[in-house]
Amino acid sequence: MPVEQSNGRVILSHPKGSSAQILLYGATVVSWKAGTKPHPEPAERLFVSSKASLDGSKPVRGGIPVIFPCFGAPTHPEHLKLGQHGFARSETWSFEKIVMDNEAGVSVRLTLETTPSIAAKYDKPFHLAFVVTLAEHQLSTDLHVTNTSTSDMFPPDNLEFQALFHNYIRAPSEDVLIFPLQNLHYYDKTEPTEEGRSKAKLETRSGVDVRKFTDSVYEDAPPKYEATWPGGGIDINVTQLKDLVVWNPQEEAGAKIADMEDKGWEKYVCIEPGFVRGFATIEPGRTWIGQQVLSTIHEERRMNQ
Ligand code: TA6
Repeated sequence: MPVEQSNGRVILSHPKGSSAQILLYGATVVSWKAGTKPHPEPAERLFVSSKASLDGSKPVRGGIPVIFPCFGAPTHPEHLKLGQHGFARSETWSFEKIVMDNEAGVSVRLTLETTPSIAAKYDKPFHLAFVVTLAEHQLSTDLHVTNTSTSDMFPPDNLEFQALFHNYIRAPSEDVLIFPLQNLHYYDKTEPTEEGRSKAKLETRSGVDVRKFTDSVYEDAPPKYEATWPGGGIDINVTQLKDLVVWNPQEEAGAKIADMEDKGWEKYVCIEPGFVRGFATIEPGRTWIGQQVLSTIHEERRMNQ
């Protein structure tokens, strides 16, 4: 059965063995299992802390949290009542429909509209759709943001937001390297300036590691990048998501995270495509679509290195 719903989860199964699980809470992908050409046995590609709350009591520590309408601490005047990373990851979404179900892949669409609890802290009219597509070696996630300020209730007004996929990629944090980020400008959130702002830097490394506490926001990243480690790797291709966040707390910051399992920071790297420097803006009635495609198809070449 390619698409099942049970206990607030949507479960996707591909005929060739890959699978994905999405919580309606936060539209959070909490599992993606995929094989590679030489090793078709699907392996878990995402990290979810064993201490993560999966009951809707707080955002999931792991998987792919959906970040909207703000990244990090809110700065936009319309977002000031929101918590860190906005509300999308902590609201319960609705299953709308199966978009595709064939040999090529399985795709579902979840939606989120305003609720009294959202309206109490965010009064802009919006509609979100989150489309997850599972193929044999790929998982793609698309966030569709629609500015619905075209009704009599809301005067037409632009919608300004940030959006990001907060991917917890399962990888040995001591060995993972991310390419190609060399010569990009980034903000280092681990070294705030005296005024509390992140320090601006130029990336000089060809492969970026996370062996020490890392919280970097790269501006104008390339549309495709990869993470590699001995015996594994993942490719990420993006559309509209012009920025990239790389985060691993290591023990320095990870030991202070209440829902982080012991030494969990050793098992993942957050590689987070987003639109987070400045704000995306859409006119009334328009829709913005940010997409990422995660792929294991090239992992075999790394396995033979
Ligand atoms: O994406 C990196 C980051 O902004 C870090 O600064 C850290 O706060 C991380 O997100 C996790 O945030 P959370 O609100 O999920 O604890």
